[in-house]
Amino acid sequence: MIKQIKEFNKLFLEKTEDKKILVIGHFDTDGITSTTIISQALRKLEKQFSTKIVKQLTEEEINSLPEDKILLFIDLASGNINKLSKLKNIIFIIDHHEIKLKKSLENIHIFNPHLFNEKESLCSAELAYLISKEMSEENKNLAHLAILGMVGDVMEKNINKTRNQIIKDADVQVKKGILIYPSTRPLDKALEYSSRPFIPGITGNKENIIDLLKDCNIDKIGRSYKSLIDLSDQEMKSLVTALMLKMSSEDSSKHIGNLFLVKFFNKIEDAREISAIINACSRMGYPEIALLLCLGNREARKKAERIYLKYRQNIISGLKYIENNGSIEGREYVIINAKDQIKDTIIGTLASILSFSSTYKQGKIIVAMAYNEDKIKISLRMAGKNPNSRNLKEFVESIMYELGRSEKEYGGHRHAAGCTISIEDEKKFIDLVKRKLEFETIKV
Ligand SMILES: [Mn+2]
Repeated sequence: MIKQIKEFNKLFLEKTEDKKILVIGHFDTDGITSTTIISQALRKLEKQFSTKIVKQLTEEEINSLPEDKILLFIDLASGNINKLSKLKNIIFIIDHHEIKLKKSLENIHIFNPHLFNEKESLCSAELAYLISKEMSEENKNLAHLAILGMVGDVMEKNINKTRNQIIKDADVQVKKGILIYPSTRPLDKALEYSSRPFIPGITGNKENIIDLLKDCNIDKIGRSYKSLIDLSDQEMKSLVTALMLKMSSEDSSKHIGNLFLVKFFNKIEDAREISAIINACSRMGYPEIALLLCLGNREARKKAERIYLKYRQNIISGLKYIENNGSIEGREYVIINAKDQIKDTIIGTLASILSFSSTYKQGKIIVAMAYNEDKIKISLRMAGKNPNSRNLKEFVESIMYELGRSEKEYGGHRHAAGCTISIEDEKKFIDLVKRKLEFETIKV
């Protein structure tokens, strides 16, 4: 990969000489952290640039791009090569999403490990970090942002060689433990509010928590408990053992793993928590606060905390809305049509939470819909975990095909998929979902 990093960097520096650059980043944590990393690197090089964060690279978005700038896409665009190839701009892309490229293109230069059969899977923030480190060794001080992006894209289970180096560069401590957060808050509180994982007998149960902590020989210090990240190895071990007994083996293997402790605003923080705050800001419509937060801006930090709180309240009220406002439920599916009552940017998160909870029976397909102006954002999840279940991406694909949409307006994988349709297709979409799932059930 070193060869590709060097080539990409060289070309980028050459082509951007005395030119204006527009950096366009994806709006999730990985996209925001990558954009921050690249912005900082460009600033050091005294390049003229501006940044833009987008939810999705839609046709409108592509058509509104300035013609006189060099475009640098981060954490997106791999699925839009055809459209981008028609632009006159010189284009650079740093991305880790799947890409199909038949031939190399004159105006587009891509750094995407899929193109050179790289075995290690890395997120965009890590790729952006590798490029920025090639620009200047000083950019090592941005490594912690790559870790935040990596945790945001849930890649922490697999610590490969490159990632391990980035962890070292970032001076991140890796601690094995139970993945509940906020892991920086007193342990009893973190356990009480833990919903992912939901720990039977512990979540929401103050008395049991106190007994559990006593059994683990974890005592209060002064008036409150230590936080998860402050536990000694021995304390962590006994806590993990005790909690494993309370959870299903599947849950415990999923929720016991590495905690990444990063230095952020001069304090040791749980990377998962900071990553969640960045994500929340962006999804609530404040990507610029998320960027400033990554840059270490104190004012932004305060605002971000408030937005994060509001985001969590939004999630809770979204769940309540779904509970109270009926959904269309069939044997194999449940369709939640929130219309404009839930933000399109959190509908996927809500669908995921519902799929982990025991609200719906195992294997049921959750179809959650929310308006975004004249479009509808739809998220599909499978309740529980059913390995023999239908492939959700293929399912969405077949529906989109019948709606006559072949463009990149859907995506996902076996257990989670999503798509965007126009509001006129609302009824048709719902009917298709029902028809397909009901019909196929009868067939079986
Ligand atoms: Mn990503």
